[in-house]
Amino acid sequence: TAAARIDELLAIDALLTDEERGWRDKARAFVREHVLPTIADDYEQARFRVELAHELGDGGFLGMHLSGFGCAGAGAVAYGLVCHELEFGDSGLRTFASVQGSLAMSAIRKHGSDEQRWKWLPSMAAGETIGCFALTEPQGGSDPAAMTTTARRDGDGWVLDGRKRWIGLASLADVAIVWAKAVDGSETDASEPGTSDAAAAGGSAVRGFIVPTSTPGFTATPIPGKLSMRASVQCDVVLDGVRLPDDALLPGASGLSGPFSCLNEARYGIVWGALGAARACLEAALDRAVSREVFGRPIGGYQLTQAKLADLVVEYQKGMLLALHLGRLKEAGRLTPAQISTGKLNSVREALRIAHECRTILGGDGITAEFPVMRHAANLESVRTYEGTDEIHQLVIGRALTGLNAF
Ligand code: TGC
Repeated sequence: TAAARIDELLAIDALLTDEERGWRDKARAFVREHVLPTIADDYEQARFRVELAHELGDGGFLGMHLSGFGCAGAGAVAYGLVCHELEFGDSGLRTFASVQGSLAMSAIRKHGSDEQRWKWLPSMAAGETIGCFALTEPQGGSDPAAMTTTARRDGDGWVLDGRKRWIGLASLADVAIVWAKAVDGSETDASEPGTSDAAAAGGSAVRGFIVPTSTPGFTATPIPGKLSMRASVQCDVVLDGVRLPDDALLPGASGLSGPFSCLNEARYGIVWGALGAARACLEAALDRAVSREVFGRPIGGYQLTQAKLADLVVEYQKGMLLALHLGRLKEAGRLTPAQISTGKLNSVREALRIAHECRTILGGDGITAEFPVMRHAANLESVRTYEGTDEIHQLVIGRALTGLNAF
């Protein structure tokens, strides 16, 4: 098969453990059974099938790389392989797993109290509770430091006001992790969770809040007219006097390192995930190259097609080796943000090139929903932009190389 021939080229499989292969095979079977039969139609109808949340939870995929509190505690490479398989299905599916596991759940796991962890994580891991992560604001996503959403101390509680945009799954979510600037001298010390006595004077720190979406004043509206990520939901969110109890505050996060530590997790998943979309395109193009005849022989028998396929598979395999290297660094606790930026930049950029070039091998049929290629190409435009644009990652790498901040 096309899949086997692509794998045989570098035999990366040999670098995985049995457990990692087990996770990958389970996710692959999941996508074949629960996603591929309907994804073309879901995409055309702009439908996210919410039952996927339960099904992913049953598979143990949600928050699988987190430890304790109902999570599987799998390694970083196993988690990456699962992201790869999910995005082979559709970027929207992997995005759901990322928002749930790497953003919402990881915010609670990293920055929450044990009480908050026990309250939310087991049902989120099971897919019974859907989470979202509200950081980006309408005036632009690249500079979260410029956020204008505020959290004002009010008696023993908090009041949130502001706007968020591009928030994945927000209209379906039961709970939102909302990032806001604590104002009116009401900042609290991260080491003393939620104590108004710890209020510090001056400045304003970004804090995270666990907000049940049923709280009065919270509204999420799906963004219409998307030509990318159609089998997924992204929303505008309005926070209008959202009143929260003291224990809604995530005690362990103060400042932007709180949300950025979660973005690191999601960006890492994209390193593997985007290559899953590329892989689906490659398999479709290679199958077609050996079966479609033009001028009396398969198009794969022509040198120009072989050159394309060779270059694309070389890029794909290089990307997989980089992903694996970053995964091993992560497992060793040594993965840096600049390394994650290197992987995210490379994987998405090359996945887009692969998708576009595979489309040419498929000819005119490549623009139809009979093949997954245009869907993946369109999805990857979103993936290229969220979780840090190409330009943001180039500047993170540039800063690591030069020591100069060019933002
Ligand atoms: P700066 O303001 O100087 O630093 C703030 C603090 O953050 C720390 N930090 C990080 N910590 C951990 N991991 C990282 N990757 C970090 N990057 C920065 C930094 O050390 C500092 O800590 P402290 O303790 O000293 O206060 O910010 P900077 O100059 O380091 O960063 C600038 C820049 C441009 C790299 C950063 O703002 C950035 O990454 N911008 C892009 C933001 C982004 O990716 N937005 C997309 C969000 S996607 C999303 O919200 C969900 S999409 C999924 C969905 O909902 O569908």
